[in-house]
Amino acid sequence: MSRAFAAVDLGATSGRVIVGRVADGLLRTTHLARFGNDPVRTRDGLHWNVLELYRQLLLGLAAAERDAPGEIASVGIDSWAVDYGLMRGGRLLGMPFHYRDARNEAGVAAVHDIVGPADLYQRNGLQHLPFNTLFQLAAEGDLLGMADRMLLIPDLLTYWLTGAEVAERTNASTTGLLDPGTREWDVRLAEELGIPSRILPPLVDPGTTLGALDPAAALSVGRALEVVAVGSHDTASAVVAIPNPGGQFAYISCGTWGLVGLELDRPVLTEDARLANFTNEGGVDGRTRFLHNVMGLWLLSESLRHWEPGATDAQRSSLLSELLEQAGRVRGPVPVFDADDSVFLPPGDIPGRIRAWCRQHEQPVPQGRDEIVRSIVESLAAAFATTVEQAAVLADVEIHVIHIVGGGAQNTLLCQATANRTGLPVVAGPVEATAMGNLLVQARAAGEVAPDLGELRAVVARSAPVARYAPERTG
Ligand code: LRH
Repeated sequence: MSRAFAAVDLGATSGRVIVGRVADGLLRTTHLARFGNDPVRTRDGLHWNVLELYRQLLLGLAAAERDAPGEIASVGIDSWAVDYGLMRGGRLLGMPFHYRDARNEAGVAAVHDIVGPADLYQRNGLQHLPFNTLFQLAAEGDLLGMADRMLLIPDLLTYWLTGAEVAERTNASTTGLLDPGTREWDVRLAEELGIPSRILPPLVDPGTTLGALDPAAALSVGRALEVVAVGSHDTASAVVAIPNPGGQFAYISCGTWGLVGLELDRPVLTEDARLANFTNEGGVDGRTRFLHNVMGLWLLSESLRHWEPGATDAQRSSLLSELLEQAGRVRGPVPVFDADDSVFLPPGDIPGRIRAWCRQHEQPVPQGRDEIVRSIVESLAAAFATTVEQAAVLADVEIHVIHIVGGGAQNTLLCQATANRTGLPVVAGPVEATAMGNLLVQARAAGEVAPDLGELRAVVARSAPVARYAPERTG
């Protein structure tokens, strides 16, 4: 029996624990747990419920251990990027903020007063997102002076499990404090911005063993499992699992966000790349994820939350399927709005903001839920198409195929619209690319997969069914 690995994959709306094994060149997975991730608004802002996430993670790992007693070789954790907990003497100082909290604007101004946007891009290579960690830290106030560590969300959970205080590199690359060339902390930049460099933990690469569960965690889980660093930025793990072992492809890692771009050997730090708001995040094996954040399925999930505030995770997902079916039957053109507009970033009445956007831009205003949903799908596809085209020009590469992975891969309307608007074939799947990338990096560290990234992708290509969409003529 081959060894098993457990992936903890935390998304902005839900988390899961998935166990996988590699045998005969195939990765077979079993879902052991799925749970909602519901942020909580308190008087001081919007927070992640990290204790609940940790509790669910322990329950999920306990289920995994019960399912395959003694067989789990290691655990890897990934989550959304940029957010963190501040620590002092091993204790969490305050509840971590959600990146959609409104506090960041002050941080942006404070940082740009010291290092202007063009200089900053040369130093960290990141697209401007108001919630990049360095802007959040600059908005922190007193707590920053008290902190002796900053731990990004997967690193915080790893710390609670094992006591290891590290920063995994792919996720550290989303902080804005990592030099994209050397992949080391830019300590000078941090200090210039008033961010004490003592809070930056030692960096580790995916594949590094971080230690065994401490006695308390082992008691909850049933055994002192080993924790291994993976591409702990969920998008980094998703890109590992693009089912394309060679060749130049564009990818859209489509979940809450649509991360649209390319994998490159080195960063592109040109002024054109900055003006197009492209980011150079760190990938597994030192690759560069040259991409741009498009708003993504958030527009759908937040619209549903607005329409059906009390609905459970399961109710929302069945409602979404119904609405997508109705949206598919909408005839005639629907308005295409700018899915990149920052008005859609904060939680709230997304359908109302879409109507207001269309009115302001003298476009017909979508009426029923079906029209709104169709308009979201078409607007996302339009933004995906523009972004793929820009990526190819900026990096000077030719794209022949687009891979869509993540939840968006099961949205047939979106996949077809993307093929139509790009004029390129779309290969959709796997839906659980992030968990698969997480598992394969662990399997590789255990010597169960050949080291080359192309080999990992070949395993995915053999293991996961995909759907293919050819561009169709419309209108
Ligand atoms: C996707 C993601 C994305 C980040 C955002 C904060 O889950 O990690 O890559 O930009 O969340």
